[in-house]
Amino acid sequence: SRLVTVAACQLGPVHLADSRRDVLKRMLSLLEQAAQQGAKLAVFPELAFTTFFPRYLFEGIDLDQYFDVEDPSKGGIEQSPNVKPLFDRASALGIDVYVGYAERSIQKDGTHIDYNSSVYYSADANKIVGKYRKVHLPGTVEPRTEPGAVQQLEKRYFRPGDLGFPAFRAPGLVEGALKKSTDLDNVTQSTGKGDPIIGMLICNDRRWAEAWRVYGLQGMEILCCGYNTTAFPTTAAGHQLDLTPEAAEEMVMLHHKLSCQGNSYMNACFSINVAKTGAEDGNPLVGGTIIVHPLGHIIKEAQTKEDELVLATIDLADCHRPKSTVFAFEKHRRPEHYHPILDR
Ligand code: CDT
Repeated sequence: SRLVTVAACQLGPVHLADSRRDVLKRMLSLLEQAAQQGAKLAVFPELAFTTFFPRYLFEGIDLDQYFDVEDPSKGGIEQSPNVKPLFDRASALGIDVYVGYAERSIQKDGTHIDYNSSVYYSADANKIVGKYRKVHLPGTVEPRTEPGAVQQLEKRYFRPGDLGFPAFRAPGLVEGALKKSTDLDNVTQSTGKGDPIIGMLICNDRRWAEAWRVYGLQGMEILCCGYNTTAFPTTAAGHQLDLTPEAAEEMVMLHHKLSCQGNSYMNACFSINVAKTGAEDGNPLVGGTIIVHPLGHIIKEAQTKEDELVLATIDLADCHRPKSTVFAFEKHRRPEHYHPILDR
């Protein structure tokens, strides 16, 4: 067996007026509790440090407070004063961290490109070992103009990710794992005995089978995904469906769980899916933080819409049977028939 205790660090609402310092304090408290309870990995939500700001049209105001700057000449997010204490504490506690943030990437010519990003910080390596930029950005560039329409302006504030879906290994996450030097370097030929293979997605990405599959083909064993999901479904024009709040939330929760459970099963991996939840300045976000088993069932689920730790000890050996039977991709896939997926 390859046991590891993991913690989904759900966050309750973050309001516009909440300071980054206060949110960081809440995150540090969850991190401490996770480490005290034996967790070796703490997963935080999408855009964890701030409110879900793409719901607002900001014009003519400085958005700097929502972003963390990555400047190749000065260093990455690990140097940001708003984030560094989280990684410093993670190092001291010996716990890895996945966290979502708004990335302002400074270009050679001094301009910047913004992404909705996540990083994976390894306590063992004392550095970031994985980076992801959200590929599937929902919503619109221009604000919806119809009265009563809900805004989702991710396409305005971010560019689609340009890194693809790069799986990576988390050194030291599982005790006794063979180091890369003695294991196969190629993650697609994982022996299942090396350091765990991790994939990262962000919110809407979890609904896309292609995203999971690209990771699945790299031997992914744990998928980390943070999200901010509105607690009601909308029409294409951004209007709420004509449902009671309870029925609306039930539908959103159904599709969230189907996506996480179905794709975990179909890629024979664990997934740790972590919400920012509750009503942010009156805008309801769904909860439903879940840790999912490779056979598709929910191992552990959040009970509240507040800051909450959802902890589980998982055995990565449980990925082995599905990866070597039904989902032995190298034996059973028929890529010669899959071209239409790429062609349109
Ligand atoms: N943050 C994010 O990606 N939210 C989306 C909402 C989509 S609304 C059409 C989600 O898929 O949860």
